[in-house]
Amino acid sequence: MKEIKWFPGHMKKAIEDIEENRIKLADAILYVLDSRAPISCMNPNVKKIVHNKPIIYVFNKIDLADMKKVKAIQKELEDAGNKTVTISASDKNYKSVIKNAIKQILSEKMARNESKNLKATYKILVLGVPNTGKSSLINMMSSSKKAITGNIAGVTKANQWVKIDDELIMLDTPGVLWPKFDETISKNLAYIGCLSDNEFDLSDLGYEVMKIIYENYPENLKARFNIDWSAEENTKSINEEDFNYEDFYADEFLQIYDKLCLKRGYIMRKNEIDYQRAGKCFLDEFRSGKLGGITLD
Ligand SMILES: Nc1nc2c(ncn2[C@@H]2O[C@H](COP(=O)(O)OP(=O)(O)O)[C@@H](O)[C@H]2O)c(=O)[nH]1
Ligand SMILES: [Mg+2]
Repeated sequence: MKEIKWFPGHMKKAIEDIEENRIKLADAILYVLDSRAPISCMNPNVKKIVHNKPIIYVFNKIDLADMKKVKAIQKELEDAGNKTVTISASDKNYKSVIKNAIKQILSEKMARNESKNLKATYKILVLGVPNTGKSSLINMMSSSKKAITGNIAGVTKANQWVKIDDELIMLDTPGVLWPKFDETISKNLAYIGCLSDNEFDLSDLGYEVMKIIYENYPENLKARFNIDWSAEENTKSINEEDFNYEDFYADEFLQIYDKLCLKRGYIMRKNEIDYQRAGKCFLDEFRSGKLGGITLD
């Protein structure tokens, strides 16, 4: 596997700052996950990293996800004793969902302060891999654009505190990735745009994500492209003896992929398919939710 340069200098400094200073100050952690690949976004050591501070797992971007899968993953986390919420940071109606979850998770601390007539401000640290919507969440909570957002990984470079109301302040962090992830996880993170596209061949990335969608969400593709594959005739003559099923299925999608490319008109001169352009465009369609609610994990 190609080594991915996902650990730029500013990120290393930011991580050190978070681990050495910010976590100590925090009353609670909002751990933002992209609902299109929530498990891939999750660091298994997060509890240790945040010194067992209370964590709320925030499944963001539910407008782009497969809620059946999200609910199942959410239930597993809840059953293991974790606090979770599902939101879309682009919809300010979810403000109260976050606020209530924080109140619940800090209820004892808040009650203690209240009984002493102390007016406290609670510090919430917002963590998660790049592009999961941390800055968007803070903007939604503060009803203003104080945190800088962007659809490319690594937009937030400095650790910045934002006042939400009289009770809450939140610390936005640059997307923190942790050094260990396997190929499946890194691919999932790449498909949803959490890793820099520069590190990947987009014609491969687009093809692969379309194949995954074809295998797991065929209805989504049928609806979007208005193609009925079940009606496709398989014209291959099959010699059962030396028939390689693995190749056949790999081939089968390649043929379908070509049809999708042609349908979209991704053609170069000399009647060749423009796989580079196709990969990039299909990735965009997936990332912007045009292929329907999808969860890869
Ligand atoms: N569709 C959708 N897009 C979102 C949502 N939350 C964030 N985004 C988009 O995801 C991209 C990354 O968001 P950002 O807040 O910068 O992520 P950060 O790197 O974690 O701070 C931006 O283009 C946002 O507009 C959401 O709930 N739904
Ligand atoms: Mg950000």
